[in-house]
Amino acid sequence: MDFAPELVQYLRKADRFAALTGAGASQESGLRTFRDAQSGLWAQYKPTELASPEAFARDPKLVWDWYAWRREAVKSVRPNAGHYALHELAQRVPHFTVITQNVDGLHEFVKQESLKVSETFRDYPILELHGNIQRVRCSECGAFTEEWGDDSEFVPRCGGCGGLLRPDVVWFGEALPRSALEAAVESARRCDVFLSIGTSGLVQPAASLGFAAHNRGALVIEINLEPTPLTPKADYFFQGRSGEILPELVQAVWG
Ligand code: BV8
Ligand code: ZN
Repeated sequence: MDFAPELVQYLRKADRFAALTGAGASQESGLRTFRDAQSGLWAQYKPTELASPEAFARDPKLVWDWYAWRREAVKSVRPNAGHYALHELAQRVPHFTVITQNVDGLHEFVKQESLKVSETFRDYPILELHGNIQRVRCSECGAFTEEWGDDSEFVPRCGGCGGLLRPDVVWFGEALPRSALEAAVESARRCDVFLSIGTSGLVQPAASLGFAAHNRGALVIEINLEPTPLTPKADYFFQGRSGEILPELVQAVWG
């Protein structure tokens, strides 16, 4: 893919970068997006119905099992070239923030992997707006737990208070973690370059970040398989796979 010389020049000189990622950024790792029809046992359910406090209250076992299935799926996949390209970007530019809607922890996985092997590792924030499916907490007292009995009959309960355990993710209708959201808004407002990657831009308040960046004069680059509500405001819209386009962009600018 060719990138406009003026874009390449601008990116080489830019100081503050923010990248918002959605399920599309993990799709090439083999994880379904929310728009993809679910498979097998879960085909009959819509994710937006299962990812809610109401669904958990109505049928905690069904929701617990759905997340247990997704947790196993996440454990079985690897980051893709798009995740690695974003990490490379974070090592090459002065200021970089990853803002992710994904709960799969793949951005963090790449960072931890690099930390172990790289002498010149440069740290950067990864803001998990919607939590992390690998973390489990008590739905009553909020205590986190690393292990729980895998009882096929019942949802495991908190060792401290006996409350039902739940995944540490943000369900529809639940507030986002305040510190992550505030940091994300700040980063979107202050950045010179905002990348929106693999997100349909339908879920709020994450979807408002690209507009906030645009309104503050940031250069907005969108990489997605399809146009989204942000596309009309994007300075550059690269329609295609993030696992292909991101490495090419990083190579063209910082190669
Ligand atoms: C809140 C964790 C208030 C759980 C998730 C009406 C209007 C506006 C807003 C609302 C409304 N009614 C309700 C709301 C609010 C609601 C919302 O936005 N609803 C939407 C559906 C209308 N938002 C909330 O409820 C939020 N909370 O507002 O709280 C509040 C405030 C104070 C106090 C109390 C309450 C909470 C939202 C978070 C929900 N949790 N995830 C879990 O994962 O199980 S959201 C979940 O869905 C994902 O995390 C993700 O964010 C979202 C799916 O979006 P995407 O990531 O974009 O994925 P999607 O599949 O949609 O798109 C993928 C894109 O990638 C596609 O465009 C595709 O073309 C592209 N693609 C695919 N492959 C590739 C690719 N692109 C590039 N390369 C590829 N290879
Ligand atoms: Zn508890």
